[in-house]
Amino acid sequence: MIIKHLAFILVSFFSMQIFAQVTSMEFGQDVMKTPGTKKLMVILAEHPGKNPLVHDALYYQNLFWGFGHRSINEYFRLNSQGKFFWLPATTLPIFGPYQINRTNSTSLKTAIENALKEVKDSGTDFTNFDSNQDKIITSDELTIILLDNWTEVNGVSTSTCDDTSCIRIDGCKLEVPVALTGHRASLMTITHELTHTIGGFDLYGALVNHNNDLTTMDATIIANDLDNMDAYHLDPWHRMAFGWINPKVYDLNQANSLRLFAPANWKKYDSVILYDANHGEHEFFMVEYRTQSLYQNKSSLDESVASNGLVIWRINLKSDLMPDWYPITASAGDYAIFALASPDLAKGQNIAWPNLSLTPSLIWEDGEKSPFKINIHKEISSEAAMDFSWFNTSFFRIPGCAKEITVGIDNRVWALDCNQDGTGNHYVRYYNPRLNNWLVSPMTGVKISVDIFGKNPWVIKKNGEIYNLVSNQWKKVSGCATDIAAAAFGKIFILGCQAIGPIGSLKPVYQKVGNQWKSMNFSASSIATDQSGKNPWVLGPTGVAHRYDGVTWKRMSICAQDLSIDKYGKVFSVSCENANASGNFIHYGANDGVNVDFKTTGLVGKKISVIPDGSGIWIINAMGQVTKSL
Ligand SMILES: [Ca+2]
Ligand SMILES: [Ca+2]
Ligand SMILES: [Zn+2]
Repeated sequence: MIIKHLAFILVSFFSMQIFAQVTSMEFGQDVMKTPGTKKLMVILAEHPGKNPLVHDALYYQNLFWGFGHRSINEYFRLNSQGKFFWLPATTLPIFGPYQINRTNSTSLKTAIENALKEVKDSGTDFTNFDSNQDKIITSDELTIILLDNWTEVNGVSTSTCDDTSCIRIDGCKLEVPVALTGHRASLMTITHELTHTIGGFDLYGALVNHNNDLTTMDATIIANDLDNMDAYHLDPWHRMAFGWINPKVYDLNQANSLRLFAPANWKKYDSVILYDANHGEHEFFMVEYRTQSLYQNKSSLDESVASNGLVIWRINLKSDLMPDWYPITASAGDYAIFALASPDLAKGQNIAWPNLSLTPSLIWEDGEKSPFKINIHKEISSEAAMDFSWFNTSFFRIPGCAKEITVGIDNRVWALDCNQDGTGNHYVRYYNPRLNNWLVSPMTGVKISVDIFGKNPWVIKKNGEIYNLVSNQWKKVSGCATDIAAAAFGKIFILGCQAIGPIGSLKPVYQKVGNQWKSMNFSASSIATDQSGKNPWVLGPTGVAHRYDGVTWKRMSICAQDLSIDKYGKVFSVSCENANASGNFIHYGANDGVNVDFKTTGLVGKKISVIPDGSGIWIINAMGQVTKSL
């Protein structure tokens, strides 16, 4: 009886676990799911006394219906990854142009009604649109767009109903969304107003300056900008809400590395949801990669996106999973979907996060700082993709005391203990993540370095001897070294033992070539390398940095005491600037030799080693304490 009862509890526990799996459904997936197609009636009207129409019906036929062209329908097809497009309401692609009188006192509803009467008078039977024959034509049965010369480029969306009644035609009540635009409105204004008809929210904010050129729902109307055909895609939240994408969900508490494809590669386009399980699910981030560049030389209608890089959206939903709304002025407010721009997470601004950037700790809407940083790696332009990762700067204390640390992938971490063996050489340790403690390796030394794979560390002894762990055996390697840096695939750099310079603090740089150490015609007092081994870095005794560019050693503008470079080329440095008792400010910059503008990470320490995939960092502080980002 008791056993049965226990079994029951276990079963329900496990099914609860499965049930608790967080999916995009909890972030608004499909809340405004569109059908695969909707019928669209495109009407042209010309009012006397205004600038006459300049385009004929054929122009609008191409503008709306030309698949494979820069057209309205192609825009929706690409944004929805083929999951949604418009169908002409009848065999007639464009209705009109009709000559219709309109004055300043004509209401929007009357203007629409007058146009619909022309459609009816030219032989269209509206009862045909009432598929379920309930005498009401609803939004799932018809959508209307009216283009006219009342304005040149303006746009608005409304419906066939006002507060008191709905338009009636052919014995049917019309409850139909209507987009209205000027006859020379931009492609983005037309798509913006049509996106309203399927439920889209304005994301330009109370001050009409938010998310500019990052979403269809930004401000699209530019005065006197006639027939503008520039295009950029919809934001990821709307796409998900319409059911056009199914983003994967990740808890920010678990560091990870991902690749995202831009709308330019529209079939592969994807966004991901990043949330904090401790913060709840109504506030979260969506991340996507955007680029103005063409993929395979073809336009995907996102070339006019504001900038290239990772776009980080912060979204707040109400309990009905629709965007929250914050009043800003007496009459206007913001829907809670904001791009957080480079370099300071400015809300609603539109600078995407570029190659090799690193965000400050992400902030929530109420100003509270999260412990999460997004680490932007590199664009892969041949695939219109971008790699990024994130890590949790709630640091995790590792037991013990260390003086040197070196990190490979898959949690393979090696260190030199603070304790020494009596000959000035420190015990070699390796980290066991399951035990969260160090295990002992039968080796001692003063310097240690491991390549990206983390399996074959190199150790230098105080007397200059060089050892390499191969097949679980420490093998002595010929030569004499005072520092060592291991890149992938056997590219090894050392500083030799021969003192150079007046104070003897400089040692010659060598590269391993076969079994020889080949001079690199430079000297320094410590050495680090990028993962490819193409661009080693050295530091002088006072922290002056030089980087080898393949031909010569170039002086870099930083002062550093330690360096670590991830596989994408982002350089982390322990700067020469003391922060507090636990160490110096940790900076980061790019390893391209051009961007030497190092910025603060907000972290502090004395020795560092980044996880090669950029998903975290290990830090030793001035007291020898080791911490790891989560
Ligand atoms: Ca109906
Ligand atoms: Ca805009
Ligand atoms: Zn709008």
